[in-house]
Amino acid sequence: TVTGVFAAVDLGAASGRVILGRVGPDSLELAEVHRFPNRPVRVGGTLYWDVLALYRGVLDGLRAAGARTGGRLDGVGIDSWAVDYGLLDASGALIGNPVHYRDARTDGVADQTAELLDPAALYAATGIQRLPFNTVFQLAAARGTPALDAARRLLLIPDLIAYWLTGVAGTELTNASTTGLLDARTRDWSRPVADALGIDTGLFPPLRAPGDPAGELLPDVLAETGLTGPVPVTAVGSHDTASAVAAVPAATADFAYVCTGTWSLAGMELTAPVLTEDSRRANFTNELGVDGTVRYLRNVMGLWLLQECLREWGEPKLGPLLEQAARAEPLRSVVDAGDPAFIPPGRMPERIADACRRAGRPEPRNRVETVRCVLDSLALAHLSAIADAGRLSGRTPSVVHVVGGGARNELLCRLTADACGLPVAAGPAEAAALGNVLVQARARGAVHGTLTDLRSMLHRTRSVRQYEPRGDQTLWEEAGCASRSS
Ligand code: LFR
Repeated sequence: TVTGVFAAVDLGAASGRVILGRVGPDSLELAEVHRFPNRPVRVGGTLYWDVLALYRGVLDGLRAAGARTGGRLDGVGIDSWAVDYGLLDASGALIGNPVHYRDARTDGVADQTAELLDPAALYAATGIQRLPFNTVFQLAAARGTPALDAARRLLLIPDLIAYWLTGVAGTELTNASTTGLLDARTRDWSRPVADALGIDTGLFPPLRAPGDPAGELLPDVLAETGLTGPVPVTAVGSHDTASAVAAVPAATADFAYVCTGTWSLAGMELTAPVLTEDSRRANFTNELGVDGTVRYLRNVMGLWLLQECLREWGEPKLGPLLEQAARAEPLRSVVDAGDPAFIPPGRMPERIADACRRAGRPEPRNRVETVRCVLDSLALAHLSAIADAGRLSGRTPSVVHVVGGGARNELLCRLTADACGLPVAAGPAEAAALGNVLVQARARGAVHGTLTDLRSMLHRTRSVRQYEPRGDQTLWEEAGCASRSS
């Protein structure tokens, strides 16, 4: 086996990064070589991603990666947030900017489509949690628009970036599952769903799985980045959450996870989907993971609530706020962090206070109490998602792995341990990039083994912080019941 050098492009809702991974049979070194902001733009009333700025960030990152390796890379993999897409015209050119999943165009659309296709039938086919921005609802909202009419191809965000880098078009499977158009059993497009909603799944290029080849960097990309060809691009778990779950440094099989960043994705890994009516009512999703696994989880708002408060307050330093929040009264104010009402941007501290008032709970009186309210509410939502995942799948987790950017937030990890009454193992923060690198490295022969083998390698080589649960867990259970029944 040889050592390989791989670049992971990891695009998050708040920032993008390019990470260089050096991988040998029992070694794994990561270095962030470039990080750039991801700033959505509102134009003419619609919220868009600035996808060319992101692509420039990717090129700058690949150049920075090459500068450290003498221009040599054994591979590139791309992951990003899910559900969003760009449309290409007959010449292969991008039609307009991809619309942001937080845009209001999908308001009410899930309800309207319920008249065409019963939500129970939609869930039984796809197993995907009802979120207003699922691609299936975005496409229903876009029906009849000139852009969609002119489109010959639809590329999910990581596949769009891969297409620009390689000229090869494909649809990576883990991200395809988040569209709400894939059949959870056959793992191919669901004809009945697409037909009922008038969606042309022929717009999607052929499916490809994590580990499949996805082309090579084009000559103009090599020229612009100073890399020496050939540089293969490999399909990874292109949904960032799929890559992050692949990189959970678990030593046992019975783990629950929370991928925390802008979102908290909390649940368990299964080998088969749970498509029951109970599961639908609990709003659980069966997204596809690396190596045919099922990511059985619930989306909850995540650090978005905090990010939006900080933005409203003019970006004060977070450290001191968290220190004071750690000493504030626990569970005084809580909101339902699973409530889709929190999806749109803007006025977050006010909306949080409103939600407390409506639930008959005390409102936070200042910034510190607002931060504590957000973190208590997230910990509660983690508890409820993990308890539901266990109940609905018939499994009992013995540990909660917290991965992603939020693993750096000690208060969030500690409260999650207290709320769940389970030990929390926190880290790595850069799980998505790690999963991205490992899937590439395995496809190129630099590492071998199953997902379990890759995870034990992570368990051996990465350090995690442990949090033992403290205090009276029933307080959390009671608070959780109160916040949901309101
Ligand atoms: C996390 C994530 C979630 C997805 C949300 C929107 O970054 O990918 O898994 O539900 O973003 O795409």
